[in-house]
Amino acid sequence: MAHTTHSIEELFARPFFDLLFEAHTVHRQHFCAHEIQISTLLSIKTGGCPEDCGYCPQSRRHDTDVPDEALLSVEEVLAAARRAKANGAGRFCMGAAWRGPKERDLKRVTEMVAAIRGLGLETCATLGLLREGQAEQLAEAGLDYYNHNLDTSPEFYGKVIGTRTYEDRHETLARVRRAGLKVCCGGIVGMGETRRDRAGLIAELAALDPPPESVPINLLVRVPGTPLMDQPSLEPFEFVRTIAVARLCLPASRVRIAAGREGMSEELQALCYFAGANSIFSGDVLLTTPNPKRAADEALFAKLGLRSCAAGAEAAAATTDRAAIHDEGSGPRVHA
Ligand code: SAM
Ligand code: DTB
Ligand code: SF4
Repeated sequence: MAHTTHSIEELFARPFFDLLFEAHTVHRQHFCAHEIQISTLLSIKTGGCPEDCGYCPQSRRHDTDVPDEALLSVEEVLAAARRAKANGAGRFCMGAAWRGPKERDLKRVTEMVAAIRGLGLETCATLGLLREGQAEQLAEAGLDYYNHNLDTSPEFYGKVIGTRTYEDRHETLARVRRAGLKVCCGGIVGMGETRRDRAGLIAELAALDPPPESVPINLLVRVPGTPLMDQPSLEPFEFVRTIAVARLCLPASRVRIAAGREGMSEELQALCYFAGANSIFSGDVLLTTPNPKRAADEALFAKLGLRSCAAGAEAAAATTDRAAIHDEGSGPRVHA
């Protein structure tokens, strides 16, 4: 049944324990509740972005401390990917502060993708809007996932971003899908949007056909100098509700606690994992902002009996995880 914004708002409004219980039940029908997919992020082109996204420290229109740097070399990126692999990441995600890639830059990114694939890591890239033929070039190089977020509801979108439209974003998502890439698409909460906007975002994500394989839920990182720096923080239980509702509406997708984990208590993260989050970014920085230390994530995984998925386990997960629904887990296996 199609989810409407209204029906999703009703999910949000349910008593907290009913919502969590149902989300966790659905979670177990599709995944092993103890396995968390781990991605590592690298900013391959930092700062100086021409776009005006109100949340973003990398826009050149905002007065932040982020420098404008050149695109990294293939060697630099490959060295970072080797480190990420040694630290237990299964997927290596590359972000670039562009409106979209120029052909010459895209060529270098395709070289990065091919080299990282050779290490046995899954690859993901987030390079902004793609033009005709660009998604195909990335697919040919062996890219697994392309990340492009809808960010918020269509109604709230214009209050945060003026330089590209919701339609532009849908067009890129369609190109990515047509090229045969897996789609990573989510949004940001805590930007001053209403619950209806959060429901509207999830309705848009769930209406993508097929739904995105990976759904990052970012909690706004309030960076000094950005227009959203003074936003009041989102009520923590509302964040957990957002994860739970995303799990219910996107039952087979990986739901990621993306940005914003740095400020979250262990208890809040544990509630998110229970509510259906089963993916995180690991490593000291996201693109430009801090992320929890790996040792802290490992300690929490050990306390909760969570373990990381092996690289490339996604395809197998659909079958083995179903068999493991009633698996009580064999104790914590902390990622290396
Ligand atoms: N420039 C490309 C684009 O915007 O499509 C790719 C990189 S961009 C930084 C990727 C995503 O990071 C954005 O869509 C947004 O959801 C998220 N993001 C950026 N700044 C953030 C912040 N301060 N807090 C939370 N999420 C943020
Ligand atoms: C996504 O949804 N979140 C990641 C990834 N996709 C590229 C980025 C989060 C960025 C947070 C702000 C920063 O570190 O600059
Ligand atoms: Fe540029 Fe992406 Fe940041 Fe928007 S979110 S300002 S497009 S780097």
